[in-house]
Amino acid sequence: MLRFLTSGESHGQGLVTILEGLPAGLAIDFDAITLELRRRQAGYGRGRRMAIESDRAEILSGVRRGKTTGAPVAMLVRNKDWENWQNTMHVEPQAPAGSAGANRAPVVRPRPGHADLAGALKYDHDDIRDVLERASARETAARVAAGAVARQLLLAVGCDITSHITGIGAIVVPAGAPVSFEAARALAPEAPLRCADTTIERQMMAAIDAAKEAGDTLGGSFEVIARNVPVGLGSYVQWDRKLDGRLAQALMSIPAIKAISIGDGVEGARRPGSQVHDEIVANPAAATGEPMIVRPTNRAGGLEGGVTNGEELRVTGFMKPISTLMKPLRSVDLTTLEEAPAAIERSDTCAVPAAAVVGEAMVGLVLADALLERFGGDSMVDLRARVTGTGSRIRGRVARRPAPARA
Ligand code: EPS
Repeated sequence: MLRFLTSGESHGQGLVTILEGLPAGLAIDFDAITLELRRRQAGYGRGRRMAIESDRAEILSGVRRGKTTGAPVAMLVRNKDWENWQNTMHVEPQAPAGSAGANRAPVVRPRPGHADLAGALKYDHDDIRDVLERASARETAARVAAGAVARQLLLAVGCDITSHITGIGAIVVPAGAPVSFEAARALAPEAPLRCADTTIERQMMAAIDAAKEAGDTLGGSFEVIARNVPVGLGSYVQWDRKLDGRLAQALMSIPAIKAISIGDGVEGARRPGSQVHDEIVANPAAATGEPMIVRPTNRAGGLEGGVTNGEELRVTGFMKPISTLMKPLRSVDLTTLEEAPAAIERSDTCAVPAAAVVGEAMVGLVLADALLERFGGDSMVDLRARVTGTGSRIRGRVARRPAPARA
């Protein structure tokens, strides 16, 4: 089992994660973790905070001489902005001498759509800052760090993950022409929106500009694709072992994600079965050792019965617009209970490209967990041997066998 927790506030000292369950002997690529954190910070429509931060994860434990030991891996992503928030966010009862930054007034006007009101009522906070600091999507930096390590485990058995943007507000990439893994992977991390269609990308950027101009925000959608996923992750035998359900939970837990779909998703609900299911076709021309079964389509997104079937895994996340509006919606001051515009925090106009990177991380964490559940192994040597052995057995089931030798 691979599990992780995060801790940390948006303007506190930093974000912490503990990732537990990694086999021993996984070589850690430190630059790859930094690259994922940088990718999460990018994207057209982000606010000024991302110009302040240059996220990097410090590994505190669980790795020695570049390799995992089997112990929990703890990581710390420091908030550079902490320097400007010490007088607002200090841990001690009184701000220690020399604390920097303003002592900001309490936040009392909840933002519709954020955790502000529900959180203040639930935890009995007078200052909504105690809610928003933790509910902030800044937390996803810790997930991306954990996810980057999980993805290195997957990569060690050949499984790789990418994503691309499929919609910003009302501008959507037309359904029916899947973007290949390679095309999504080829999108530069610094591309404005990482949309595979550059004409549509320009329209998306114009929509973000218009929303920003209007003091408004935009949501959208992204697709995460994983290739070379071993057959048989997840199980149909019990509800909580179905991988589609586990992926849905993981992706829905990303702030502002309101829906997910797998493969053709909701489109399939509108079509007859004959246009939804992926036929299983015999391939009599297969050479010796090659598969005699092929799937001409992958509308199911690599999952049947909650089990990976060896096709590419394709999951789409749908994000609502960010709830901090520079032209605020109506709200109520919780101290006077009188109408007042919602509070304004420095924020982004659109963070869908960042959510896509977080989506890759969450898919990576779920797949790595399912991989370890299926194959186990406390060391990379054991894990690799088991993945290889089972892979050979499954390929042998569907491969053309050598012709029997003539007597
Ligand atoms: C951030 C995500 C957003 C940013 C935050 C950093 O969080 P939220 O969900 O609270 O809107 O707004 O930055 C700030 C709060 C800020 O000071 O600008 C992230 O992804 O790192």
